[in-house]
Amino acid sequence: MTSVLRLRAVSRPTALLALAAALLLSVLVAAPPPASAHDTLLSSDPADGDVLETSPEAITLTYSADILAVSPVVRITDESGTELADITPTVDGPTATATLPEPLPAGTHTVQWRVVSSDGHPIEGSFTVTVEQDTEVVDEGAAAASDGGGEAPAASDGAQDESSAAPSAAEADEVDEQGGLPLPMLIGILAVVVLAAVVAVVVILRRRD
Ligand SMILES: [Cu+2]
Repeated sequence: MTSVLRLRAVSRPTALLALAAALLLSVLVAAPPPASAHDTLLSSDPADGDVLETSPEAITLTYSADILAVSPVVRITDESGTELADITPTVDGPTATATLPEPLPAGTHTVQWRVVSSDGHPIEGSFTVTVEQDTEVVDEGAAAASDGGGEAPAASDGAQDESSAAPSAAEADEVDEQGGLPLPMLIGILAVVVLAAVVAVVVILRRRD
């Protein structure tokens, strides 16, 4: 009789403690990982689905945070999948600007982009833009504008960026794979270990009584 009472006296708080620990840990484990969301494309100019009379001179992509100037790519293909342009855009804060080396022909084209998010993860997406007519008619003005110089330095900057940044992009990928997983796993393992310890204590206390 006394042993039963003593058992209850000891095991109630212990059981409550175990329950509380289990609840706390399940909350920790179930909680979403700390904010490490990728940047997202907020807007582009031209925007997805835009119908333009003639080719834009550049495509501007604006992201939700400052993207990294690591191997950014803007690739434009026509409806048959033929590549029209493969551009290394210039990155300035949250904005990537891809200046077209030559005007896009008439047609509905797919703009594919790939940049590295501020958290080091590569992100990518695509959208379509329709050009109604070839730029042939406006060529004289466009040629004069592009002959004005200033594009050559930009092109060599892009090439430099690409060659020096390519290895670090690969590194970023590796780091993500190794550094991204362990935290939730560690919490899970910790939860199991702590729960096992609590259960063991409860069992030992019961056996003793
Ligand atoms: Cu990320």
